[in-house]
Amino acid sequence: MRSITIICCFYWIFNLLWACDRGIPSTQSIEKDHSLLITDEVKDRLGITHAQFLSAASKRALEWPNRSNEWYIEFSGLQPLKGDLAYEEGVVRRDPSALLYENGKYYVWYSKSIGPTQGFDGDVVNEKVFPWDRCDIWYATSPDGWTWKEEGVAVPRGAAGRFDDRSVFTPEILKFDNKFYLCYQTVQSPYELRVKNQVGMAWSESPNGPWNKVEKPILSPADNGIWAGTKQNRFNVIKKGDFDSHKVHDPCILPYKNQFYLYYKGEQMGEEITFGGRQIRHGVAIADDILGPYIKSPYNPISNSGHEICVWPYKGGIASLITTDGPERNTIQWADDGINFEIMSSIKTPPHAIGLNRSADQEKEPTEILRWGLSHRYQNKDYQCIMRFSSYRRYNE
Ligand code: AAL
Repeated sequence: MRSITIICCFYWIFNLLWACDRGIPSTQSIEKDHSLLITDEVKDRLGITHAQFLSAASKRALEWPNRSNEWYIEFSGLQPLKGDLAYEEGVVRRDPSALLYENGKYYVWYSKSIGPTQGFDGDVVNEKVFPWDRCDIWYATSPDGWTWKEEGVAVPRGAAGRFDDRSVFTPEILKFDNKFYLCYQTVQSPYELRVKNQVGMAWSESPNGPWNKVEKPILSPADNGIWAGTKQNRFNVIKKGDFDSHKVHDPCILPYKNQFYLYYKGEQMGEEITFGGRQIRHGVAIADDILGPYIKSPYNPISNSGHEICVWPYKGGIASLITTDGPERNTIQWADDGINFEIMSSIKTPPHAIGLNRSADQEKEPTEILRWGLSHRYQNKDYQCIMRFSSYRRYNE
């Protein structure tokens, strides 16, 4: 009998070591790492049957804080706009800014260009390489956010030789201290595959303009990548450089903690396809004065995923809708310091290029600002139009 007990003991120890060796956690290591998290209530909520056998997925689930569904929303299909912003063949209207409510109406700014896209194979000096090439920034107003009147050009391309002479596009608007600030992407001609993209700014006393351009770009790509060879190939590099060594895109400035946080998308020279798709990340640059200089945060990049910037203040922190690219795409994240973002919810197919309704009651609930706003849709490869999105909270039903 005694020898049977000793054999059983050895067998148990052997099994324990075998399990550890194969990454199957022992009861002891589970207790050490997760026991405090596994109450009966948590077990029941997560549907964990054997607390002594936790899969990697169950461990991750245990490590999430006990979040409610307050950040979980679904988006409805995009709705067409009426009036001048209804789809128009032959015209590109895309990348709407946030909406401001001024003078009893909504205002939006957007990229506008005319005619089809030829791409990069032909004459990049005289043709149009992207739908957002050869754009100016236009604006429109609406009493209800559905029917829009196009008011005209807000910010045109710059004179030949300026950093913004080829295209000004993807604008974002900020009202601060009764002045209006537009920031936007810029490209200098010729628009080649390796051309660097920068961020420009213009300000005005009124949403109707006139707009005063800031002389120099307020943000530029990092200058520490090295192209390989001279052929216009953006993937061929000797050194990639920082996450934003090629393009700084989708700028959006938020006043935050008595400074100005310029959130942006970086594109890197030698961009790769990763296990999460395109290697796209966000960064932030911070200034004491709204006109700059903007200093890039040493914590950049501050996301590992995303595309167009969609950020809003909430409860003393900054929330960010991360779409399109990377392993954490289609999530809403929040950072109590505007820099260290955590995933708050996972979202089904959010719209792209969102223009937020800044007149919403942003503090009412985390996603109140996403109840409705503007986005864009590709009608075909040449032409895009601005459309309206809406979203709703999902509760237990
Ligand atoms: C977008 C944005 C930027 C890109 C292009 C136009 O939606 O990320 O603006 O340059 O596509």
